[in-house]
This record gives sequence, C-alpha cells and structure tokens, in this order.
Amino acid sequence: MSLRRRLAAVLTAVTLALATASAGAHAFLDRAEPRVGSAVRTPPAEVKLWFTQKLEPAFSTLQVTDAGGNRVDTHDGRVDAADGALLRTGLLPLGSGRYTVTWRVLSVDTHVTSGDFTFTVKR
Ligand SMILES: [Cu+2]
Repeated sequence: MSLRRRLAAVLTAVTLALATASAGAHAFLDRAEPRVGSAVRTPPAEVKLWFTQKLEPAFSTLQVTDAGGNRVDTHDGRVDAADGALLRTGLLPLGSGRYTVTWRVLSVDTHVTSGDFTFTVKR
C-alpha cells in the first residue's frame, strides 16, 4: 500500500469512529410539561416535550390518551417552529384522571427513539 493510500485508509477509519461517537447521542426526552409522572391541579392546555437533539419534523409525533385510550390531544402534534428540539401538542379540556403521553421521534442523526409517560390531573 502506498503511503497516500494508507493515509486515506486511516482518515476513513477516523471519520467512521467520529460518526459512530456522535450517533451515540440520540434524541432522548430531556424534560416535559406537565412533568413526567406529575400530578397537576390546573388542566394543562398543551403538552411540551424537550429533547436532547433537534428533531426531523416530518417523522416526529406525539399523542395523548386518557385512561380509556381515547385521544385527548388536538391532533396538531408538531415540532416547534422556533425550537427544533421541542415537540408540542394542544389538548382538549381535561377532567380529573390519568393521561398517557406517547412519543416517537426521528432525530437529526437519523435515529428513532420512542417512549411514554403519564401525568395526572387532580381537580
Ligand atoms: Cu442517535
């Protein structure tokens, strides 16, 4: 192998290693409003999820369901126009009960992550 070829091979290996290292940082849920597992007295008008990475708007969704599995979000789940790491949706007027937020996102590093959590409204 010529020196030039060996250098090219080393550079390729370094590039792959760097790509793998940065890919380790998927979009994980950083924080949410209402907070994960929280009980709130005032029914929220909206659910907001902040992630550790920017999201691909076309492939990032969330929905909110009540204890009976009915959708209580306003079907407008979207990535915020100003903050690419914020996923949000409006909510129908909520009564007392336990609600589940389910999300699935594609981050800009092309990895899909998903999860869910609950919050409770106690009026
Ligand atoms: Cu990743």
